[in-house]
Amino acid sequence: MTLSKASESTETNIVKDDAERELTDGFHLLIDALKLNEVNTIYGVPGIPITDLGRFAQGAGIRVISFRHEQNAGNAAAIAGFLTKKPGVCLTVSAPGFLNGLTALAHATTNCWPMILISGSSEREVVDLMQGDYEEMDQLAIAKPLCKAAYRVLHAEDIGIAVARAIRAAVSGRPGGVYLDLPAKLLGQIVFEDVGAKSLVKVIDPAPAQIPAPNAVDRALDVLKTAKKPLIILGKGAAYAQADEHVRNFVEKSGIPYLPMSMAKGLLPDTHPLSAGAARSLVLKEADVVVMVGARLNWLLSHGKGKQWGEPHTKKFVQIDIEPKEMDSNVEIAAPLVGDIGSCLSALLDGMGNDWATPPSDWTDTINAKKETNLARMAASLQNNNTPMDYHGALGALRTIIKERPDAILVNEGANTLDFARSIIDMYQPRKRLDVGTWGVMGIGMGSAIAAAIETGKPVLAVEGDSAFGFSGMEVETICRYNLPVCIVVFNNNGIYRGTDENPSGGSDVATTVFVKNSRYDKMMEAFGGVGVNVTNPDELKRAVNEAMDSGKPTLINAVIDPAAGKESGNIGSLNPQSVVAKKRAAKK
Ligand code: ADP
Ligand code: TPW
Ligand code: MG
Repeated sequence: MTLSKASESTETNIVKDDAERELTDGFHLLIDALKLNEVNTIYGVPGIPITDLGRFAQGAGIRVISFRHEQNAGNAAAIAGFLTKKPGVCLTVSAPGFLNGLTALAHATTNCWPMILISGSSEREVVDLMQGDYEEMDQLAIAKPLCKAAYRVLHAEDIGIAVARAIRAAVSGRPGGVYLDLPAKLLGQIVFEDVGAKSLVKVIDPAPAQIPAPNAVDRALDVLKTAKKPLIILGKGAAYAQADEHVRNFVEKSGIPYLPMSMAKGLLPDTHPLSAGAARSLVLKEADVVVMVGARLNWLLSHGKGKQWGEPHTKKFVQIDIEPKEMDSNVEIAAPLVGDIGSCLSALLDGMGNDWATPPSDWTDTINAKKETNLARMAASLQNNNTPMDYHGALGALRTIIKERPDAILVNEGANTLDFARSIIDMYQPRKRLDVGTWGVMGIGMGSAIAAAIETGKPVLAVEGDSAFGFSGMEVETICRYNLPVCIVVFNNNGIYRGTDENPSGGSDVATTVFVKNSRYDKMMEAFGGVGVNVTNPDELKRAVNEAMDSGKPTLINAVIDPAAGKESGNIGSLNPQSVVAKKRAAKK
């Protein structure tokens, strides 16, 4: 007999004959289920009803990282999913904690990263009658539209199957976020230990290989053979897939220039002769066949249309993606290749044989000439040692640091701080650049930095706009508490985009984009026992970062940036809606 079908099971329900049998409960079954499936880290914030769950998990040898806000714990779990190909797990309390974590779950889903948000919830009977329970909320209903799958567990014997479903849903096919709802009562439900143990499920082959259809492979090769100006675009799906050798072999054997999307940088070193990163506009405009590898034709690629793509054109697209619905999402895909990236690239490589003709040299020569011009134009500006710093001077220093420490992980968010760093800092290894992802989220910084340090054991350099940093800045305490090798550089330009805006009304409030002038973010780190440094020129910046990375001590460097150096919205100012009315009114004045 099992005890837990009756939700009010307590030890007093145990019949005499069974008194000798060992017991377990919802708390312990959940931990056993997670451990059985090699979940060895949980990111979260404690509180009713999951405080003991965190304690017990820590006691059972799971690493439980407690954050100061669930959104940061959730962002840590999301990026852990990207880095490891296993679902990152975030644990929160009910309603408010759940909602705080939900933003990150939606972010993970949008970016196709596996994550499981586990939240405690209030009692079903009370929630469903809306009788005002402690932190009452129908969390399952709210989570559903924002993630890939959402499950609720009511019986302790179902915990094993629920965890298995959650893991499989998160990592199979196109990865994404999964919500697991655990009503408080479930955790205390008692089950005989042997019955509980039998209910656990170890997920076998959670993300099975998805082999592309042979005729789809032939079609893709036929399209490729017609190309005079081919281009490969590598996206973060290719980085996620961990098919690094296949990616490299495909690029090198085909001889096709490639463009890495932001988080695909480093799949091959940015200094690779076939990298077209420094000739981006040219290759997008001119290419005749484009091979998309784990990248979507969304806003980040102007939807595959328009001026940037040299329209009107006769470009053909080959697309490799695990999600069939991605094909034709924005433009016609001449050769859809549905499958996992490793299997698809391996099939293409086989089909290419040993006498594959690399692209005509006038195409690669044109690209190389453009690259040289563009890189030469940038080179001088990267060496300036101005005080206060501009973005080029400061990033020129950080570029050298990553070149010398290619296994460090770079976390990056902001507007100008993001856009300049992306184009200036070369990456040399896969999955070393973690940033704002598909949504351009401010606030991923400290969660990403913490998870990167924990999951990889590598040093982390977080390059943060002062606004971006503020979204997760309180986690510097978390970084100090766990003594993580994280060096944060805050690009302090006194505000969002620029620190020079003025209040148009002339009133005493500062402008909406401006912060306290000359703030000292470095003092925040000192408050928790970390190292704080204030730097005003690139030489000082370089010295301070090197010291931090050598010591491995939590460090925050306040890098004073010229408040006038940035542009509105960085590179994407054109996405701001324009007010003709405001312009007309200003002209009249
Ligand atoms: P980027 O922003 O770098 O262009 P996207 O997030 O837009 O990248 O695209 C990633 C794509 O990769 C998604 O369409 C996703 O379905 C796909 N993907 C993720 N993992 C795999 C995989 N293992 N094999 C094939 N495609 C994958
Ligand atoms: C969750 C909107 C995009 S970039 C940015 C904001 C507020 C900050 C830019 O200033 P920062 O960088 O970081 O100081 P810099 O170098 O240009 O000065 N809320 C969320 N996400 C986004 N993207 C925003 C707001 C935004
Ligand atoms: Mg700023």
